[in-house]
Amino acid sequence: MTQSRFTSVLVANRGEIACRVIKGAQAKGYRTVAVFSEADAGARHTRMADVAVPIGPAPVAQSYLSIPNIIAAAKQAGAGAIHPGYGFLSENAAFADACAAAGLVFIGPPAEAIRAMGNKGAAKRLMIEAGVPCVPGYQGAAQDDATLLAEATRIGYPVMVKAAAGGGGRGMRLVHSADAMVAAAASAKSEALGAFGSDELILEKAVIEPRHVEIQVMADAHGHVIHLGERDCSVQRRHQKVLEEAPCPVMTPALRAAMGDAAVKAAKRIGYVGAGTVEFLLDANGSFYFLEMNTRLQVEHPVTECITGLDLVAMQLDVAAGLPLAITQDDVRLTGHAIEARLYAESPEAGFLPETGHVLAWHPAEGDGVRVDHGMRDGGEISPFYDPMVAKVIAWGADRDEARRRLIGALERTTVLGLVTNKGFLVSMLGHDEFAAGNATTAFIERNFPNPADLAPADRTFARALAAALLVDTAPKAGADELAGWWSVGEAESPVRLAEGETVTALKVGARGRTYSVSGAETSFVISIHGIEGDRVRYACEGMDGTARFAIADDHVFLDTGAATHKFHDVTYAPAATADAGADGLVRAPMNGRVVAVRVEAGATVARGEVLAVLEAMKMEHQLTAPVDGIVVSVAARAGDQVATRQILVTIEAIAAS
Ligand code: MV4
Repeated sequence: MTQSRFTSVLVANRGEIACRVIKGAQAKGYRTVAVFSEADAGARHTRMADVAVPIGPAPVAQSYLSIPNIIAAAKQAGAGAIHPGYGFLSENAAFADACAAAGLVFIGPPAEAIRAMGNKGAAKRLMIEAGVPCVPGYQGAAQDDATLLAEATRIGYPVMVKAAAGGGGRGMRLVHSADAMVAAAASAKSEALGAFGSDELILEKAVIEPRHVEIQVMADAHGHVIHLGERDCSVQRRHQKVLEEAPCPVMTPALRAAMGDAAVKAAKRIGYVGAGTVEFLLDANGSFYFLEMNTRLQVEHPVTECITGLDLVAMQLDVAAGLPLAITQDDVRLTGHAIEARLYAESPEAGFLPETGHVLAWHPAEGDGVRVDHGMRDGGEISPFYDPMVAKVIAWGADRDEARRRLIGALERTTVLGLVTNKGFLVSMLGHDEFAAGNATTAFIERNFPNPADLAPADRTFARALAAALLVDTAPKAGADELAGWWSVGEAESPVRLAEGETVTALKVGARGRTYSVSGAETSFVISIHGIEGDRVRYACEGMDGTARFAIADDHVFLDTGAATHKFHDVTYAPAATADAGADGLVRAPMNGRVVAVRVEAGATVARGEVLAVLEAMKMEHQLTAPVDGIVVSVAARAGDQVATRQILVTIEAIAAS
């Protein structure tokens, strides 16, 4: 095979994997080309690359999935090779063909190898031929009810019905008895036809509570294939991996050799070249079965890099350039243990609803044995068009428990402000006894965290109190001088109302200097603010000093306590919630804006509901009304003033109804 002489690599992807590949290609001396959709202008990957080319509108079909647009970008930028990352076009055989037709090197396997693994039935027949252990089942051409029923009976229940063209659990049904078989097959066929354009099914004996163990393989274009050990990706939610680790906690050298050998056989059988992953189910008896092969670099590749010391992207580039593998199987040594957690912008307690919005602050953890792969930057955005994964946080340790503890610490020190993330859930899983013992199977999340509503962070009540204290502490103090003489008591008490979804919590915040007594219906905390530097607050509470990061923007308090990310909507002065707000006689700006008019002066008698001032904000006028009958003590704003949320504009001393 001749050596390809590409000097420039286009990365046909976005987010963390585009950044990872760009970094790897630059490290090997290649010029890099990023592509970006309209939603990704200025994104981190576009800034890391040597050049960046726009490829169309935000929807993926018109940009990251558009073969013509990406090939045109490669031509325009003079790229000689294309790395597809994962997802998008990475397992699209037509894209591999289109690259070849355009004279570009596709950094991935031959199109024929992608096609060979594209259909589960055909792939299984090939694997059986190659001597790769497969789950006993049926993968024949006949798809009529009578055949499927007879085959299911032969296999023995429970049976797993799968879409031949499917993946990721779609079109999959677990069937416990013959009575349910025909209906399950019909519904699987209809789902598969809709999702994949084919209603072909395969049947398999169901493996009960398996582990998902996958073998990383690397093949060159000269017939050499090696494996780089396994990853255990059993901790999944709805077929989305959440935690991945290497090695598998129950692996033995003999089992690794057998699974590695099977994976190498699988790759050789289809003429594989490049990085690939062979997925297996591993049952409680140590039997393993081929599931499918992923013909791309995977999200979780860093755990393999951590324990092998190899750079998989560098190896992909070498192989794509036509070089033979620089190492043999005997050179592959596994050292220590690595665990990866996928940090998502999503709200676990809201049923894992994805979160979108602006990233107000981003602080990836640093530390011994910690790696954070991400595509984030301050001021960036998590848009609804793409996967809400924020980052992968990876920790290595000399043993599994060290890796696990380091990962918990790294997650605690990784902060995203502006969006809710799943970090509290990740920390809970990593701290769970079953995971800590290395016993987590594919049933781990369902069994231990069945109810999303229970996934509210354990420190929510404290976080809410800290958020309230921060709102009062950071409130603009305009008008404070006028108040000083008037406010006779030493401790001022401010109402604060915080909403989380539909739930509103009313708190009272008493202040003595910067020590705040925050009380609600069932709780009270005394929190002293020692200092605020940038987005970090140092506080004391219940005899302990602590730190947290926070941002206040658009009536929201974003707070990262370390243990979890919190988001509270400040509705204290929201128009709809004025009922008891202002009962203290303080009339505040409900949002940032400009004072258009002030209708009262000090000394005036006002009636509840009377308009005191008009604020213009977000292109609308908002009337600020007297919350109580009383006398205006002071007016701290003039027409034309720019004012900040919560800034006190008018102070009224209530006249008790007589
Ligand atoms: C199975 C199985 C049990 N028995 N096949 C789910 C997604 C697809 N890649 C294969 N899957 C499974 N196939 C047989 N014969 C259980 C699963 C499965 C699973 C596999 C890996 C990781 C998580 C999982 C969660 C539920 C079910």
